Amino acid sequence: MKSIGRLHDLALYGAPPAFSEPLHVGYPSIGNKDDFLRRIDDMFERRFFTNDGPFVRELEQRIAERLGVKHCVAVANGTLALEIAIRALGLQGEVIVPSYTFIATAHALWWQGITPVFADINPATHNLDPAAVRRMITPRTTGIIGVHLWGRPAPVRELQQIADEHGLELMFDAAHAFSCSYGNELIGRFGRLEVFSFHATKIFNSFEGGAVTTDDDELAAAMRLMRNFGFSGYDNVIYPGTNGKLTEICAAMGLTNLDAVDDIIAANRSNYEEYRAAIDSIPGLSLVRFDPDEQNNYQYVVIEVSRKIGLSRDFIVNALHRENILVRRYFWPGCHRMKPYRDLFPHAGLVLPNTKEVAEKVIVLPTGPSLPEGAATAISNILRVLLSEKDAYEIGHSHE
Ligand code: T4K
Repeated sequence: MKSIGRLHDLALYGAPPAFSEPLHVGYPSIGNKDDFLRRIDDMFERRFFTNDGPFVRELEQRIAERLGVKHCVAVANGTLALEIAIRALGLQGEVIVPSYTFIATAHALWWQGITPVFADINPATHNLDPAAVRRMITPRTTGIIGVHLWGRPAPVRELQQIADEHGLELMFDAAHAFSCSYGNELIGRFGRLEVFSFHATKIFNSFEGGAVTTDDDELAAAMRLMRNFGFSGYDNVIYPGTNGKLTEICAAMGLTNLDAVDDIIAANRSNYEEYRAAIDSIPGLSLVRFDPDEQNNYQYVVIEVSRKIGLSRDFIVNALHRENILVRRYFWPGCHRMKPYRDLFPHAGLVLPNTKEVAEKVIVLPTGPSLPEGAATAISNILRVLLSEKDAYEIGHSHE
């Protein structure tokens, strides 16, 4: 990594990139590799590779204990976990979701013939705005899916109140929220159920994987059947089902990362604090904050670029990419502006002004335990140079 002092030191001006290797937003954590390999040896010894194997059971038990929830049903990935959860709740017709989320939240509904109805977010929290949710309820609405975006809890209490008033099911997409809390209680027990992703890019990963957590015995039993084609013992199918089984090799990775997850969170927190110290003094940028009274996993370092600075968010993204800093524009442009949903609801944007505004100003920065020492400060300094010498650009040219 080289130190950047002036605009002409940037790759934008023909200098070599600031980082010789790309820095990713979702660079996976791997825990202790030797422990993982020992588990793989055990797995080969047992010749038990999938279908409710010992590693899957151990992982489910440890996650349930950690989150203080009765059941953890491990699934092959977070998207299938959402699909199974939605089916277990019997959702149909219309379900209210944010548009400002990863596309899987909407796809998990539409894939099953359920219409995702997009409600706007609160621009201060990036999470569903309860008043907007109320406005989207129709006689066809059967449920609400809140998303704990960036691990910041959705407005659980307010959404539960709406669900209770209207007889709707409430579930949460907790893909970002492993080890995060709401009201000082770990996320995993809110609504009827909550869904996690253990994708490679997540703070806690099992290569691919996911889980549904719930205190409801019947729901848990139904989801266990559904993830294995509905089989109840040999030759006996009692439920429609799919293949949502988590493999043993993925569970072995999950167990290995679970041993390390608190260290991973601590490393991410330290990166976050390093970014904060530098970014707080850059006019025009603001770092998304986490409630000091709640737990967060610091997986996502999110900044908002003020419209007033005269440089577009996308210009900044491209400039950082040239420096090998592979920031992301999550979750631009919002699900409702992605083709499948734009075709369905061409006018959805009329009721989603906050979604549009937030989606157009967010940049997610690289973090994770393998972020090189000092990289958070160096990245912030590049941002500082870009913004402070912005007058050196032709503003018209810079709006890409
Ligand atoms: N709900 C929400 C709110 C979600 O955010 C997600 C997933 C889901 C549901 C669904 O859960 P899963 O079915 O995925 O379990 C990524 C992930 O694919 C996705 O899991 C995640 N959210 C989403 C926020 O981000 P992409 O398209 O950005 O991923 P990708 O493959 O481009 O990876 C991001 C960066 O990480 C790349 O720059 C490269 C780096 N990377 C990635 C992988 C996979 C690595 O360095 N190594 C790797 O192995 O969607």
